[in-house]
Amino acid sequence: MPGSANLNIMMKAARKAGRSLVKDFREVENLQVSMKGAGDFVSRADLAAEEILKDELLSARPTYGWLAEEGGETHGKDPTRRWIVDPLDGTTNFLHGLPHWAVSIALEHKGQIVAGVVFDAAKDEMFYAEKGQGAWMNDNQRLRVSARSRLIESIFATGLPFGNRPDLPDILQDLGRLSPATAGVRRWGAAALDMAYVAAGRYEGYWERRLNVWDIAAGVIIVKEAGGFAEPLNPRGDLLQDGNVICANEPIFEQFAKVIRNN
Ligand code: 2AM
Ligand code: CA
Repeated sequence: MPGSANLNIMMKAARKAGRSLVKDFREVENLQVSMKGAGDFVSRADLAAEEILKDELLSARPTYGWLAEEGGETHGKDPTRRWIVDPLDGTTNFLHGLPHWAVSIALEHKGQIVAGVVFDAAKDEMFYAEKGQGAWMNDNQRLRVSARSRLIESIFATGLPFGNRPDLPDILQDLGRLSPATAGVRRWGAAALDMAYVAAGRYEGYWERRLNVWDIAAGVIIVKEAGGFAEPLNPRGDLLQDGNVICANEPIFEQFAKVIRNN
């Protein structure tokens, strides 16, 4: 797809940050002996990737605002546009040498996401979408959500709470209702890639609670442009602010959402 100038800027920035992360990822394994060493190293890799992205995106578009996981928010001269960036989604995977993490970049205009890029640098898969232009992978592969319409033939992904976060009972109840009705539930640990995979039809749906706007901003437009639905768990909430997301292909969405929303 011939993307806009902004989309090209986003993909170039994602590739550059991705190259830096891949180099650091190769080092991580050597550092596993020292847990603290590995943790500090990954924090530095994360920050270095964010610096690359900030440099690329704000040099190309100096008037845009900036919101990112590590560096917080800055307002631009143009109050209508901002970059929403997660330099390393799936940090825990990265730290453990699991090749499942991504760079996520979204462009917001007047409160709406208008473009999104999710780059899985370890597998060299670039997922991207622009409003009204469809969703794509790598050079020219059009993304479509899957056509499966039966829960029992469908697989879903979610995120399980880590540490002692309070939402474990909710997710266990979800799993108790959903698992018996489906072909299985997966837990991969990188929200941006979970959404990209729904867009690619690799699984039928995904839900997770307590996410941040930078985890999902790019994924949401990729899912929608691939023909899928993405909504907040609370149907009256605002998807990006709510942070509790449910997305799926069109034929399965209602059945899936009914089970998750328990109504
Ligand atoms: P992150 O890697 O950018 O932090 C997985 O369930 C999602 O939760 C990921 O997108 C991940 O984004 C986020 N997350 C935040 N803190 C996490 C943690 N300590 N462990 C696992 N995932 C975390
Ligand atoms: Ca994230």
